[in-house]
Amino acid sequence: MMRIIRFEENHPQKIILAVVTNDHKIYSLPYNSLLEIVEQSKLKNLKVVEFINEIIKDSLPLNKSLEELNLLVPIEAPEVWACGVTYQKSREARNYEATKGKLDTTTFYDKVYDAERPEIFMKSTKDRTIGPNKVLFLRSDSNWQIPEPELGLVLNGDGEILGYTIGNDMSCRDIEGENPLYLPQAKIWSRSCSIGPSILLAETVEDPYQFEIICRIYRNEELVFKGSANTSQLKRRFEDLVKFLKRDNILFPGTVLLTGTCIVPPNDFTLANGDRIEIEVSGIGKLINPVKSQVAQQVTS
Ligand code: DO4
Ligand code: MG
Repeated sequence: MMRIIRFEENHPQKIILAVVTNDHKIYSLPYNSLLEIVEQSKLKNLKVVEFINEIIKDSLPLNKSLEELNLLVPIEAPEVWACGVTYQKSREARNYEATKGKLDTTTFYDKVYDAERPEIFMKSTKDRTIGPNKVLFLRSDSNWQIPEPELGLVLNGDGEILGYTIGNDMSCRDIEGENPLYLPQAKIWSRSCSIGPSILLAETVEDPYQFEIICRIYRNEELVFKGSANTSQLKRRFEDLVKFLKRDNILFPGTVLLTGTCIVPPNDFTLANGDRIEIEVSGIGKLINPVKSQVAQQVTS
């Protein structure tokens, strides 16, 4: 296992790329991004892990733990895309919000769950996406909001999976439930997406369909929701999701593709100002974000 992180140092102020090794040691890397490292390792005909081991072999680890670092997004993803209804759990939740629980017909969600073409939507851009421990915003015009804990694929410009990260696809169930054409508003607003805390190198992952995902939500330090799932429950293959994202499209290097949620809090649950969301994935770490309400923007003419 090898993980890539980015963090900010204050004196002097700079952003550092680093690797976390299997034995939890952290080494700074003399590059700006995972993409640069991948490019350099290709030029040297080495695996990324071999290249990183070469770089750090004569250096000393930092004398700080991950918890002491001011972690940033592990990659400045130009775009974050997301897949929907890739797990049975999401299909059931979408059906519930679209029919207020009175499901008696086949819905678009049932159709897309079984269709060859997956649901893929634009989720976020670099300036809307935040990293670990930074504040996520709630939408001011929604009363039913949840986190969506998802495994994220970090892609190069050819759609190769370089690594795995955690993503939170914050969602407004009432807005999407009112009309699925409102999807972009139910999904995209300032700080509605977080990624991190690290990128687990794909080369070091034996079976990406065995990631355990756990989500915990705390309110006033009290655990108010805990759910878990496993990527073995995914209806699709990661490569198929990427294939559809890539088709007739430009993929900007460092794009993140979220692969859908498999954990949904109970139907009477909504996030509140001050909640703290923790999403943990085996091998990647814990993505922790506090949640804050936004004051509705005044519209002036
Ligand atoms: O159509 C809704 C999107 C569902 C989604 O984001 C998910 O399943 O994760
Ligand atoms: Mg989602």
